[in-house]
Amino acid sequence: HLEQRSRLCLDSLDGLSVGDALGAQYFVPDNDPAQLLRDGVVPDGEWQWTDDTDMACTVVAQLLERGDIDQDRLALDFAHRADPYRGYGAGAVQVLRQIRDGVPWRQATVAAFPTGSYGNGAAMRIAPLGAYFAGDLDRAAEQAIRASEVTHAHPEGIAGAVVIAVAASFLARCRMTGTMPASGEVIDAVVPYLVPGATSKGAAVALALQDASVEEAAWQLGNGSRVSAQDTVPFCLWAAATRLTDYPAAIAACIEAGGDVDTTAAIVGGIVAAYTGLGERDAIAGVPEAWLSHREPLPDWMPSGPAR
Ligand code: 8NA
Ligand code: MG
Ligand code: MG
Ligand code: MG
Repeated sequence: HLEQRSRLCLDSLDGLSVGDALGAQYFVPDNDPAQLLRDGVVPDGEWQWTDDTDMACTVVAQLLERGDIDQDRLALDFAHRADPYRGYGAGAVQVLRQIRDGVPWRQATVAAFPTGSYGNGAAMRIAPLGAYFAGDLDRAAEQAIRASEVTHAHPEGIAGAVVIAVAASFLARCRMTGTMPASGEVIDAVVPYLVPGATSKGAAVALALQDASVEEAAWQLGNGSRVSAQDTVPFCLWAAATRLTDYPAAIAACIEAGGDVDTTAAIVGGIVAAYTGLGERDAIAGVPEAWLSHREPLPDWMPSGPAR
């Protein structure tokens, strides 16, 4: 299954990076989200990806190369590859600078915030890892924790990454087995991995919001405007679970919600693409080829992986 899992992981990365790059377009005042929502019109030109994709590429490259997370190497790779102009969080910039300067990651992660970061940065990069461990939810959760700890020491930051990785892992299994997932099943898959705390509590609330409008869900769950896991992950779980077979609709929900749009669209795009893949098949709308061609190419150090 290794080749198949690698392909699912790369599909999820395409979903994540297209979501990130398209979402980031809506921080440019000229681009009107209403136009996408009303007419399906996306912005012109090249869509540059941000820190979300930068870090996700490092996670994916390591998985494809060695099959699991080596924390010391991941910390160093994050630190050395990070392009500071990609819109990193303020705490993340400090942590990565210290690691680059030789401070051990366990120390660096509590330098910026004494309790560690509860930013959404561990969750924003993790969906492809879940897809790589397709169907092995325990392993996805365990490896997500390892991939998060090197930058996010706060339990909320880690809890957010676990929820997202498990959702992607569950959907990647559905894709492999040709099973059509139901919205509620994704959330059920995540429930055993919830821990005490606001992020998990929000994810449980997402359970009850199946039929809500985007506006109502964002109001109840947050839209990432605080850039924390607590304020980001519950909405992302809801948006992905309610739009599992329709990548463009899932991204549109993030853009409609506003807030930290590059990151909500990266997370939701990474989860949903683990199931839909690219293009259209049967009743499933995956990452549109046209959107993929707008996305700035991924870094040239990325392994290309098995052929699709
Ligand atoms: P981070 O670790 O810097 O966390 C993000 C922010 O959350 C911090 O800068 C703080 O403001 C706040 N925060 C986190 N932990 C604590 C704490 N313990 N005490 C007080 N405040 C805290 O970076 P990250 O990698 O988690 O962040 C990812 C986000 O940053 C993504 O949205 C990414 O796209 C990027 N980003 C987003 C925006 C935006 O406003 N939408 C702007 C710049 C960067
Ligand atoms: Mg970003
Ligand atoms: Mg992580
Ligand atoms: Mg962001």
